[in-house]
Formats: sequence, C-alpha cells, structure tokens
Amino acid sequence: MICVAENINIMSKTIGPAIKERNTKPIQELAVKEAERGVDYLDLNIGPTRKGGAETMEWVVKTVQEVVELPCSLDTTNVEAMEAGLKVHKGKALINSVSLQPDRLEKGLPLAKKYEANVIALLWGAEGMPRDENERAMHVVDFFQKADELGVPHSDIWVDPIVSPVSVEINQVKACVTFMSMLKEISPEAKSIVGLSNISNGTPDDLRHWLNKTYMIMLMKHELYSAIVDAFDEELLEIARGGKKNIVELIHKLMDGESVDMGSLGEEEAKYAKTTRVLMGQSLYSHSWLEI
Ligand code: THG
Repeated sequence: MICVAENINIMSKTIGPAIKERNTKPIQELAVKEAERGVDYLDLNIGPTRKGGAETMEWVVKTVQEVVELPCSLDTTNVEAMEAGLKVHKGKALINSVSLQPDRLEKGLPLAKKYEANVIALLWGAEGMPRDENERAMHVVDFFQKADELGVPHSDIWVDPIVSPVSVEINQVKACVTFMSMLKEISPEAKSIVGLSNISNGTPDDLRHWLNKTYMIMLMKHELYSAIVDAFDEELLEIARGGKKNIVELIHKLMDGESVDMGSLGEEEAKYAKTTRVLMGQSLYSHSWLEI
C-alpha cells in the first residue's frame, strides 16, 4: 500500500507557526523524519489559506524537496496555491484534492492534465457530503466522465470516499467500507485513498491508533490502494507493508461473519476484534470501547 505521511499540516503546533514565519527548520526536520519512516509521499497541508496561498505552497514544496527526494501530496482547496505548488514540484505530484463541486472540478481537474499529476477525486458533491455508498458511486462515475473529456488517465485518479469519525456517524463509517467493495466494479483501473486519521478524530490521543489501524485493515479487504497516515505509527506502517498477517486474517474473518471465539483471543487480538466490532456498527462507540 502507498503511504502518504500526514504530519506536515497547518494545524500542528510546530508546523503552523513555522509556515507563517517561513521558518524552514521545523518543517525540514519533520520531512526528514517522515521520510525515514519509509513513507511514499508527504502530504503538505497548508489549510484553506485564501490570501498568500500561492506563495505559501510554493515555499513549502521547495522547503521540503530541498531535503527529501519524495513526491508530495499538495493539500489545499485553493486552486492558485495548487498550481503554484505544481509548478515547482519535482517528480509526479499528487493533487489533494479536486471535489465534484462544479467550480472545483472545472478549475482543478485541468491541472492534473497540464502537470501530468496524480489527482485525488474527493467525493464531495455540489450538495456536500454524500449520504451513502450509492451517492459516492454516482460521484465517481461523474468524475471519470469529466476526466475522460479532459484526457486525464484513470490510472492517475485516486478516489477518496471521505472518511468520517466513528464518534460522529457510524453509518458513514460503514458506507465507506461498502463503497470500497463497489469501486473496482465501477472502474477496474481506479485507485483509492483515505484520510485514515479522520476515523479517530475526537477520540483520546492514546487510543486513536487502534481505530486507525483497524479501519485500514477493514479497507484493505477491498484492496485499498493508499492512505494518508500518521508516519510515526510504526505498527500501522508495518501492517500497510503486509505485516501482522494474523491480525489481518482475524479482522477479515469478522467482516465475513465467521464466528470467532472471543474468549480464545490474546490481549492484542481482543483489542483489534473489539475495535472491528465497533467499526462494523455491531457495538456502540464510547471512549472506553476497549475496556468493555
Ligand atoms: N482526505 C484527503 N486529504 C485529507 C484528509 C482526507 N487531508 C487532511 C486529513 N484528511 C488527513 N490529514 C490529517 C492530518 C492530521 C490529523 C488528521 C488528519 C490529526 N492530527 C492531530 C490532531 O489534530 O489532533 C495532531 C496534529 C499535530 O500534528 O499536532 O489528527 O480525509 N484527501
């Protein structure tokens, strides 16, 4: 699986101020540390900056690529900032992202063609968040149709179903898994990506990794192609690289409805199993879901 490191983002207490003050050091140090974890891309999230977005993205891309060889995921809704980043980016960039809102699609998608970049198709429509897997599927079809008109190859498109926090909306958590099982039928060449840490937004920090890892394994059952991840979650990266086969097998069994004797599980397996049941909507989420 392709791993995109999430840690360079404007919300971070060290990175936010560093971007504003054009202080290269904290950003370059973090970029090097992320790269050392063996990730494939670095996400550069400069937020919804309106004024000065172009200069900011250009500066962040140059700053990062001065010290690491990796391609970047340019994370902004500002089209001018996106293009400024693409202009200076070395290698094949990942445009993060283009949604199905008409103006975003019209302005954003041509950039993928012009710069021969990969592009995340964010399944956010004219009416906002898709309600279920079927609305997501309809958005994908629309996105590919537009891509065909512009000559953007399907293999450059990474579909993002938009992951919601489990503490907010379990039906959306389930809808993303179901949608992933439908995607290959819609376009066999289509790639997929999720912002994995969204699933654990609002969960106490020390417990987030359980949700992130478990949800990734659930999506891997349907050939998840890539994920935006915490580069410092070692076990998550190990799983993304094909590790922890026993845990992956256990979670996929639970998803298939096979009976599993919970009493026979070790402590680690039990935690993954409990988390799977929460993410499948079989038990209710609360901050103490691992204790029950
Ligand atoms: N899809 C796409 N892009 C995305 C998302 C997505 N980009 C943004 C986000 N979702 C993925 N990136 C992050 C980055 C950080 C966190 C979550 C998702 C996060 N950070 C900690 C926090 O806010 O508590 C720590 C912040 C820090 O570094 O201090 O949770 O879904 N295409």
